[in-house]
Amino acid sequence: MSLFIDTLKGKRSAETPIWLMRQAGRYLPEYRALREKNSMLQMVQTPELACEVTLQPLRRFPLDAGIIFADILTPLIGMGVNLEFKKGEGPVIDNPIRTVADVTRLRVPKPEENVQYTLDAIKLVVKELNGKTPLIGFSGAPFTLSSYLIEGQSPGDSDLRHTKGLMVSNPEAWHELQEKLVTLCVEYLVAQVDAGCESLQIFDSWLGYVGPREYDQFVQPYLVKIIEQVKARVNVPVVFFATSVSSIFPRLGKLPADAFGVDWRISLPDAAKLIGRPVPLQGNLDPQLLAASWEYVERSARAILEEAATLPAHIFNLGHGVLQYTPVENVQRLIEFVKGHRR
Ligand code: 1CP
Repeated sequence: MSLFIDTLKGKRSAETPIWLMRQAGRYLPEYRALREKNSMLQMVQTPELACEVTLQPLRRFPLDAGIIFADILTPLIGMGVNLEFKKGEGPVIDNPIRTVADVTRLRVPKPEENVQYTLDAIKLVVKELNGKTPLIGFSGAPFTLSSYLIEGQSPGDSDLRHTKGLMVSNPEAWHELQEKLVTLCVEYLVAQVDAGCESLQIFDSWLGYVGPREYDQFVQPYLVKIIEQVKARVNVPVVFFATSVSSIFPRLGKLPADAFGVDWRISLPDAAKLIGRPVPLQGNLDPQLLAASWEYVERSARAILEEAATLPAHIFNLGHGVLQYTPVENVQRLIEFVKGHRR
């Protein structure tokens, strides 16, 4: 057992566990050095490289969990879409899903045929960690994965125009797509646990664009399915994370997740009230502050830890991923500060 897993199971302890979303990434010089010689996809698809990048932040900092280096979008490649990570542009899919026929054409490959490289990377990492630190597996949620499949680029660039268009004008295609993604995600998450991950996180990064009625009709049923099906097959805690979703927290609180990630737009006690049941919360320092000023980070981290004292359990994290221009020193000091705190 570990502090991180115990806390996710709701156990209170004097220490607060900490890990950071995107803790592996471009703010680390050793990541940039590998990235200079390899594309993002090469790094994810070469188990030795993915293992190395996963371990980089764990060698530097006393983090309480690792997260396997992959991307929410890599499992989509095997469905038959052309995914590329373009310099400066982020992910691009040049054959986006726009019609019923496009949805019907999508394959739902087994994880062993599709993402064996990630499963192999997990096995390498778990062997290296040797029980010292738990590893987190993850997947995107169907809504967010759909938004990339349908927009073909970062969904925010088009305000999810095509995604919402397909959802409401072609609900049958939408529901067929969600069913396919549920199967893909469940199999992928279970396979990551079978390979050695001790907890799972579901990322629904673009959910904040959806209103409550559309959430109820087009999103919620599939989130419930994924979490229920995963929990019926593997016994690990499942964390649900989305951003800009405070206004639908009362709805999200009803999901059968074990814990919730919280972004910086709401305080942890307010989030807990809206979520409405005593679950562990993970978060919620603004990553932009971490990049800005250590003095302010220290004040903010102390305030977050004080606010978290009212929660049943708390895992310290950022409200979203580490930004690439974040000073490594600020990350180091934040982790030391949280590790030195007693509640
Ligand atoms: O150029 C580079 O070096 C790649 C930058 C990068 C990295 C480091 C991308 C491209 N993906 C990743 C890894 C990654 N992505 C991880 C690894 C583990 C870790 O956290 O250390 C994880 C968990 C993700 C998840 C992910 N990818 C999400 C969900 C979380 C979030 O940030 O909201 C999303 C939305 C993506 C899509 C994606 N992949 C990469 C980028 C730049 C983006 C976002 C693009 C956009 O704005 O739409």
